[in-house]
Amino acid sequence: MAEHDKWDDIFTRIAVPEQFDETKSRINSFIDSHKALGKDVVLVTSGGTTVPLESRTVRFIDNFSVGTRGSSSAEYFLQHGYAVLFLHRSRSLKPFSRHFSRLSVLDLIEISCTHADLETLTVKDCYRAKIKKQLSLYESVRQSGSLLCVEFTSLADYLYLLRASCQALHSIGPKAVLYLAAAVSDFYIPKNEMPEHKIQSSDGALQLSLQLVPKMLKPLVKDWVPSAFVVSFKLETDEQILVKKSKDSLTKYQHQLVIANVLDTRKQKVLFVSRLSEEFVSISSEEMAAGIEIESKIIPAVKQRHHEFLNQRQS
Ligand code: 9Z3
Repeated sequence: MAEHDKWDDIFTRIAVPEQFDETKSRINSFIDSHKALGKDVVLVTSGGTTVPLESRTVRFIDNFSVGTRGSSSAEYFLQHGYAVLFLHRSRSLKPFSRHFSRLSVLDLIEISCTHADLETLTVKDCYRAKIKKQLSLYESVRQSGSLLCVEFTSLADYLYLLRASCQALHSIGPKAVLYLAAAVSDFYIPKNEMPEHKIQSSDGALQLSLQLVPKMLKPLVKDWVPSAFVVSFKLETDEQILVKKSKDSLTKYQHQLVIANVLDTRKQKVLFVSRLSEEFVSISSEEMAAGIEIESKIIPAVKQRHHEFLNQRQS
C-alpha cells in the first residue's frame, strides 16, 4: 500500500475523538481570528499518547512524557509574539499552571483569622509573588485570546486533532509553525482488533500484537500544511545515532528543522539539525541551578529560523 493510502487508512481504523466537531470549530475560529490579525501561529504538541488495549479502556500503554518541553515552549512562544494552539495530553503540564504542578491547592492557601470569628482563606506569603507573576501573565494571554488549549488522551485523539489543526493552519501559509514535541506512540491496536471488555487475567499470559503507526510527518509536510515551517523532535537514548537519525528524517520528510535530544540530557542540551547546519543549544549547570530553562533559548532560535524562512518566501 502506498504511504499516502496508509494514512488515509489509519483514520478508518481508529476511533473518532468525542466532541470532535465542536473541537474542530474551536480550532478553526482560533486560527481565523489570528489570521485576520496577521499573527504568526504555532501549533505546539505536548505530552505522551496512550494506546488503549480495550475499547472500554481499563488498561493502556503509555510513555514517560509529562509535557515539560511543550508547556514551557508554549510560554516562550507567547512571550515572542506568537499565538499558540497547544495540543496537549490531558492532565499533562500546561503553560503557567505548570509552575505549581508539584503543589496541591492545600499547600498554597491557609486559613487566617482577621477578627475574632471571621476566617478567611489567603495565599501563603511564600507563594504570593510567584502566583501573582504567573496569574498576571496568564490573565494578559487570556485577554488577548492568544492561547487555545486542546486536549488529547489516546493516539487516536492525537492523530485526528493533529490533522484538523494542520488543515486549519494551512490557511495562514508560512506564518504557521509546527513544533511537534509530543511523544507519540509508534504502535497501536486497530479498533476492529481490540476486545470490547476488560482483558481477563484468568485467560492466562497476555500476548499483544501492535500495528505500526505510519509516520505522520509525511502527509503533514506534503499535504496538510505544505507551506508551514515544520519543526519535529527526535528523541533517542543512544547519542551515537541521534544525528544520523535526525538527518535521515529531514531527507525523508523534507521539513525545515529537527530538534534532537537525548532522554537523560534533554533539559540541558539539544541539537538543531537542518539541511545546512548542526548547532547545539544548551544551558550551563549554573544556569540550570538558577532556574533558567533551555526553552528560553530554544524558542528565540526557532523564531529566528522561522523569520528567515518567511523572508525567503516573501522575497
Ligand atoms: C521530544 O523529543 C521531547 O523533547 C520530549 C520532552 C518528549 C523528550 P517532556 O515531555 O519530554 O518534557 O518530559 N519529543 C518527540 C519525541 C518523539 O517521539 N519523536 C519521534 C521520534 O523520535 C518523532 S516525531 O521518532
